[in-house]
Amino acid sequence: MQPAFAKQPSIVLCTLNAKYIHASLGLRYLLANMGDLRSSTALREFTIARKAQDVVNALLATLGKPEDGTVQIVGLGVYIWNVAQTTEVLRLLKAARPGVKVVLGGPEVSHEVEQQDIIGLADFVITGWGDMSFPKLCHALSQGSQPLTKVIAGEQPPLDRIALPYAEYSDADLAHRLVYVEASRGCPFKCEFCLSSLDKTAWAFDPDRLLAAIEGLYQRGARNFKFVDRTFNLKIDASLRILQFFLDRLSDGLFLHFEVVPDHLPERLKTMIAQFPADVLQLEIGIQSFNPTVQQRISRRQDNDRSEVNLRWLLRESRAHLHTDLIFGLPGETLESFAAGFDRLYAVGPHEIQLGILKRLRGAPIARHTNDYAMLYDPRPPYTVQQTGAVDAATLQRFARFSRYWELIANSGRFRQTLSLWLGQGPSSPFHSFLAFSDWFWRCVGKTSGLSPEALLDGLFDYLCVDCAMPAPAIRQTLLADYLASGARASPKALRGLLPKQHAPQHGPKRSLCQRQERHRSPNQALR
Ligand code: B12
Ligand code: SF4
Repeated sequence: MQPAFAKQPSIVLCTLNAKYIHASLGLRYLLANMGDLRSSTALREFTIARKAQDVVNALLATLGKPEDGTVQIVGLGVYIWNVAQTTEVLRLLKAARPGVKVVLGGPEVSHEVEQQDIIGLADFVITGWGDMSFPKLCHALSQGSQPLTKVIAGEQPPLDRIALPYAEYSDADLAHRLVYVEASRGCPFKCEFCLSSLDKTAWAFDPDRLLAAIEGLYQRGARNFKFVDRTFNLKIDASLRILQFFLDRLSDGLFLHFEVVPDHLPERLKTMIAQFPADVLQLEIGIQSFNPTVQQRISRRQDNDRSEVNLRWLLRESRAHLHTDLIFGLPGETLESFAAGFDRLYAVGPHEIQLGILKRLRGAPIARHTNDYAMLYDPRPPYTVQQTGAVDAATLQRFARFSRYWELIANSGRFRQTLSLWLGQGPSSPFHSFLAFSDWFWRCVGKTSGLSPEALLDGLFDYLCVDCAMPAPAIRQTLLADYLASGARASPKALRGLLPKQHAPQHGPKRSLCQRQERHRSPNQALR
């Protein structure tokens, strides 16, 4: 819990989160491990939308005027989503108070350090884990000693030496933000697009210690837990203990998110998962690609058949919400080979298929394919691939629109019945049917954001009736059913005269985290 400061803090830990709802777990680790410097260390979080000057003003106000002999330190957590804004913050901070010592850390500044502007502006960079190394550096600086190097490799102690960060979540965090939890660090797999492929292995926190800390959060009212483990189902005994802990505490509003690999679902894990009621478990399942050649090329080990069988089992036998991921633009992947993978996944019917475009993360081994596969990446974060030897730039842009419309129409869960009436029913595959719609819709509206559910509904109606020559009355009825089920209350043109006067939302107000899951719930649960 945040201490009341006896004196002005001389150390401030700061980061810019993607959105307010994301609280920084990394900085809370650093804070929890400050030892005797904890009482002079403050945490200041902002979002990336905040003006750099406002951030700097807040940091300076937190530090107060420098006192003689006191070293002031600002630690900045740098990630792919905030590096541009953080660079600006650092520039302004150094201009306003050149004497402040700035220490950078986080995955974005842990690799390719010599190539980054932000590093040139900072005093020190700690690469990798900061839990032990940041407090050590602060002690050294406070005592007037000067480390030998600017770039310091973060120490990786056994996990039992790291103080857990969970008491650093304030009551306001627990009430309004996602509570990130970490049961293990690292990943033993080697998928080359991913930074975790650099970890040699995964390390697990002692389950007794972890569960005692989670119990503390639960007692304080936390009900939304998002586990950041790269692979929650790696060590099944540990997964079972955590799941059992929550099964014993089922209560209204409990929501758990885990990232799992799809091809490892032993019977005892299945039995446990099947015991959870609806709306509690969300499983994020990276499929990324169903193309064995591409999988092998990027060192992703995945048993596709077993993954498919497991996904089908989860959909049939559990009430977990399945959020799956695919990545477009991997080296050698064509639009056609991607389409085949998409269709295979769509046929399985997970609740969501998130369609990402490959990014070349700093330090990720995928860079080794850049020349051979003619990969061209945006040099600015998030370093999205712009064209490859197998996919030209126009196709990548076309896919980006597809992905956005898919998010709004399919993943939103707003058009479930319409999608099952439309996709996969004609001669075209689901991928190609949706691609044709996406091209048509883009020509009509020329934008991928600022589209209301009503604009999407009218677009779908026009497209399905006119371009696909599907029968208007049937389409109208299906869209009407979807619209009423979504709880929307405006008046799309296509449904004029059909909506009951003052139609009320079907569901009362719900936690925003769950609304999408709720919309996806149906007897056969699928996107289809
Ligand atoms: C939560 C999360 C998010 C949240 C954002 C959280 C936030 N605060 O705003 C959301 C879901 C929005 C998100 C989105 C994305 N994310 Co993300 N995300 C994570 C995740 C799962 C957990 C982060 C975490 O808490 N880790 C646990 C803590 C303990 O580790 P840590 O944060 O790295 O902190 C340690 C060190 O880095 C260091 N450290 C951290 N800060 C500081 C500060 C100082 C001063 C020092 C010295 C040290 C230090 O010490 C900490 C303790 O050891 C990680 C994966 C993972 N498990 O780490 C990916 C990860 C951070 N994300 C990643 C990526 C690529 C993305 C996306 C681009 C994915 C995409 N959609 O394609 C998007 C970008 C979003 C955007 N708007 O542009 C990459 C990071 C790449 C990078 N260079 O930053 C990661 C590592 C995943 C991966 N394996 O590749 N993400
Ligand atoms: S994609 Fe998942 S399984 Fe592969 S290296 Fe990254 S975290 Fe590990």
